[in-house]
Amino acid sequence: MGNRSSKPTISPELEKPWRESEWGQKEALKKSLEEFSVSHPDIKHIRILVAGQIGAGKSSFINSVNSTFQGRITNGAVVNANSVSSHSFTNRITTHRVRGADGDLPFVLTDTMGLKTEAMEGSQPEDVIKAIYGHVKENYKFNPEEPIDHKSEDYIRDPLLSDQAFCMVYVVDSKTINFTDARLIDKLRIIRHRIRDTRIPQVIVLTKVDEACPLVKNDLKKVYTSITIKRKIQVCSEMIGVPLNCIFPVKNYQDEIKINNDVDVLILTAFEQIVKLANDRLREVASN
Ligand SMILES: Nc1nc2c(ncn2[C@@H]2O[C@H](COP(=O)(O)OP(=O)(O)OP(=O)(O)O)[C@@H](O)[C@H]2O)c(=O)[nH]1
Ligand SMILES: [Mg+2]
Repeated sequence: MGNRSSKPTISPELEKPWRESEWGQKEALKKSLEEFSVSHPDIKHIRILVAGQIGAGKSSFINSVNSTFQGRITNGAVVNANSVSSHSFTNRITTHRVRGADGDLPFVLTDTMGLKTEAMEGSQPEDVIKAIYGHVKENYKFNPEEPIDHKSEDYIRDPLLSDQAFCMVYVVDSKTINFTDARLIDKLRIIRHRIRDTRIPQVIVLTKVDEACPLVKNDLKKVYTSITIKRKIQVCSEMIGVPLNCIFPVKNYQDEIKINNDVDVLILTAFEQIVKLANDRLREVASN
């Protein structure tokens, strides 16, 4: 009698993580960023621009970076309490300093309005492109009907180096990446093409990994062994055209009241790469 064996079960987990993890290295990661020195004499704070889909977690990512460095939950960027919304909650361009235990760190994060889709009110790719070049004044209110142009009083004609962004962070929701509107992906591609010549590094922060995979929800450390997350990263890379090593899965702080080692390590891993790439670009600019 043959063994009426049950179907082979496919494990949702890889035996080996697809990326080296640094779960025990939080303090070392933090310290290296707290001691970071900017590679351009005219720049005190490296500007990082955060853009992406409405509700993807852009403002939450900025808050999470600050929470990690301050060792407590912070809410400098206002987050939409409603996780499903028909419009972008952030409607002005807003720059947030990154504070460490002993004062400001040499980075600032610029939050933008979520990119407009057919169904939702938001910003246009042109706004994001102008913001990268430093043409958009702080606190400018995005107009979903038309992008900012040089006639606007919020348009900076001759941006300083400190107005310009040196890393472009696309925030992508891992929960919805597979069903993302093709037109939104096109908008990200338009931005990528238009800024290609600036040689500004481009990184994807893939948020909500807790909601995308139950394994990860129970144990964030499984983010590098979860097959679901690995696939999502591949999809993200193929759709948007960013290489795998520039995609960072994170879970943002959202309803926590205390900080957590594993959340911090993922946020720091992403942020460390973002600022290193930005600083590399700035070094090139300085030497030209
Ligand atoms: N579970 C979970 N929820 C998240 C995560 N990141 C963000 N959220 C939630 O997603 C919702 C939207 O987050 P926001 O940070 O406001 O998103 P945003 O990209 O700034 O959105 P707009 O400003 O509206 O374009 C909020 O309810 C957050 O609490 C995450 O990593 N995990
Ligand atoms: Mg926002």
